[in-house]
Amino acid sequence: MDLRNGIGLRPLGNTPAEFEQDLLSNLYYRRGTTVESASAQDAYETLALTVRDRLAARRARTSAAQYAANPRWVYYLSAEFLFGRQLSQNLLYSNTGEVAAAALKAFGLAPGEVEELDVEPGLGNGGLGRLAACLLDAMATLDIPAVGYGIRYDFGIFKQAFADGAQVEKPDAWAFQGNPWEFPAPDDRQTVFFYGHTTRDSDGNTTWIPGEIVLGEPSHMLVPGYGTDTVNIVRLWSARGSESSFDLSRFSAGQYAEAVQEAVRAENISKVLYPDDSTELGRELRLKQQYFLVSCSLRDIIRRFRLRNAAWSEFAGKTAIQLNDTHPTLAIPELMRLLVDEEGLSWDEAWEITQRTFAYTCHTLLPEALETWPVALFERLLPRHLEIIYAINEGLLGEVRSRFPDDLDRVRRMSLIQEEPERRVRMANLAVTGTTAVNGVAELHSKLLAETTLRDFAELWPAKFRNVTNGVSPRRFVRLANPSLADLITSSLGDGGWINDLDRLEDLAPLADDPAFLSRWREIKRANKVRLGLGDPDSLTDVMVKRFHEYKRQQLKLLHVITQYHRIKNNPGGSYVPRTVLFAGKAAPAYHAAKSIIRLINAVARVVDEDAAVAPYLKIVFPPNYNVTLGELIIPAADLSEQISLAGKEASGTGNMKLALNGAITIGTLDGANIEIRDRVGADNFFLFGLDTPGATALRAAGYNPRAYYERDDELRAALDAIASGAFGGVGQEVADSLLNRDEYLTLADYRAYVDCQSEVDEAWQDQDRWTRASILNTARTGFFSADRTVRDYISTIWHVDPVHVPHP
Ligand code: F58
Repeated sequence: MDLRNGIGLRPLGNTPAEFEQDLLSNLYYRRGTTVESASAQDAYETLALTVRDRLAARRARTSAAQYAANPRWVYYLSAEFLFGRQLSQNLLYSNTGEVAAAALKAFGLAPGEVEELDVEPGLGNGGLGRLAACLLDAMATLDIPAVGYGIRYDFGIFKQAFADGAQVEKPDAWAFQGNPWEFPAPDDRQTVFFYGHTTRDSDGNTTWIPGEIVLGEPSHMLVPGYGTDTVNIVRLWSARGSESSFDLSRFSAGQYAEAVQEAVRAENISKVLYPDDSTELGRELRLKQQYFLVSCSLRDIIRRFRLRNAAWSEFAGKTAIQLNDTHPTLAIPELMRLLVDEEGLSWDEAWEITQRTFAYTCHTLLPEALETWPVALFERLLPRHLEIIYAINEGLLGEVRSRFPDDLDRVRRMSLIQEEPERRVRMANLAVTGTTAVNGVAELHSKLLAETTLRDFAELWPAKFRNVTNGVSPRRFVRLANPSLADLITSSLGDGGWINDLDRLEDLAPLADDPAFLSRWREIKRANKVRLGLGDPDSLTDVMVKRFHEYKRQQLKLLHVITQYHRIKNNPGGSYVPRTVLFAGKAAPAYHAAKSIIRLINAVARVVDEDAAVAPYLKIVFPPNYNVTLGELIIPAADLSEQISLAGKEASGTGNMKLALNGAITIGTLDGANIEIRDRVGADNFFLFGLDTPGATALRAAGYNPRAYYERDDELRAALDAIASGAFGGVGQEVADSLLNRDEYLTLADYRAYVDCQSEVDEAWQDQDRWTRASILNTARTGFFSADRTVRDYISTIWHVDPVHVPHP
């Protein structure tokens, strides 16, 4: 029998009897409990193990095929992954949903009860983290050999609750009960250095003598592909103190805290996602996290490379490392350090390998969001990396000077080191310099990156700049989130193959004129609203779900809501389209202005709720703690998708794609991927309003005065006056003041166009056939936004990797 890589594994059967047998074995042998004493948690974990085993068997075959092929691998480095719940996904991907439901009956449990125990690992903030998870899903589905690398934060993104309408943040101990989906691999532990100093020998070789040593312990989760046998992995690192970090003599002397302080300090590195960076220590901890991720992952990547290859000259040909934003950018100087200091390669050889290996995705346009770190902090924490960054900078600035002689200002702008007002390392500049390709995440974003934020670099190296428009997983955001719609599509298209071939949704378009199809479509949308359980399912469900940020303009939506409230109050006998306005999202804990907007929305919701005259027409709901799980409930229930950021500020958006795919019609500006959505669904099936990017730039250049809009528009004035006068509680003054006196994101300039566009929405809604037709066409024409297409674009323009087919046994 061939035992290598699981080829000799006993196949796990999927008949009800076989599944039940395995469930029982797992309960006794792995969970260590009995049917008589099993709790719901025991049932959940046992089920998870039984499902996981089926994927692990596929993983073994994947590994065998991938190692035999010795392909170029994709390594996706990301400080964030928002995976969402695993159970329903893994039941679907292993095709065990039905047998599992039957077997659970034996425990006297319904699948729903067990599902509630499946905790979502909140290891990210928002779009960037969810994109990482969608791309891993698509890579596995497309049979691309890939590994994701991230940090296994003990505490993920905070849990949001409301107290008196204000956001309060609670810690998210997501793995408190354990996490049955991961495999700890302590033997693949890596050693990470921090602090200390460097020394040079007589040959000029540099050694870094560290001042602190921390261990990185990986555990991996399985990333199955859908409709294929490929199962990839994502490795997440936990920080641990070394064996000697426990001080027994101090412990014996009763100094219990001091005895463990070194271990605690080490473990704090992977304690929380985005530690508060308002203090010096907090900033240092964030940089430590970044280096920790990079150092552990690169060593693991090299370990994997060496299993199959010997020569460094082959490394880049076998390794494509994608940097998800600048957080993993230290991988560039770290690979240089490993190659030059530890492997003895020349600087030029190492630089060639490094540049060919890495590529960088940028997710922002806001200049203030481009990371920089104090040189002084680098000097202390990563002394060798600072030297390497200086050396890279010399090469870069040499090239700039020779291409643009006498352009000192350009040299200053492009330097990896900002000089004023404080010396800082510019991570985006480093990321562009050390990579073969730089991409934005939507067409407009990529264009603006090259024209504005990264213009100097695009002028120096135009060929480096690409666009890869984002995409989302149709598995998670259609098939799992909206099973009834998925079933309707499958029966209409004849088979379920569309889930992995999303352009086939086009074939739904002719059905948009079929009355029976229209009414089935409407029934499903209504049932999804009933399932969500917030607001009248017959009302227009108007959804704005995303992180709270002033540029995204939740304030604008709120101004429209207040205007609608005033209209109803002023004319109670009028006829109005009943709306349920749903907001959801978190604000960064230190982002005061965003938190004020949250409080104000909750306050307005309360006033509207208590007003019997308004209640039939307007309801505001704001469920707390928006996450992937809640998104999966809200998105399929949405009629209207709010994508109203100021043009030129939202890099792409991915919620816009998820909502359109689920048949919500967008009201939006010409920003991010909205433009590409509108191009595809057609102008008739998209509510466009507001300034475009050149318009916004021109308005600012001409001297924007928000007060002028306030004075000239009665409805706007009434809304702002109501806010400022405290009609909706204590925070109104602050929000109104910011809008009237600064309005950095031109909210008031877009108010009138937005409110009028919302009237068009109301009118369209009154013709339900027209609305439903547009809804169907949104789904039919947004197949482009599958993450599968995104991954194909990365492959053809950046990674140049081949799939490895995993043979079916
Ligand atoms: C988002 N960025 C973009 N950043 O805002 C969004 O337009 C885009 O669709 C998405 O990336 C995927 O490309 C984003 O989520 C963050 O969460 C930052 C992480 C680091 C701290 C500051 C926020």
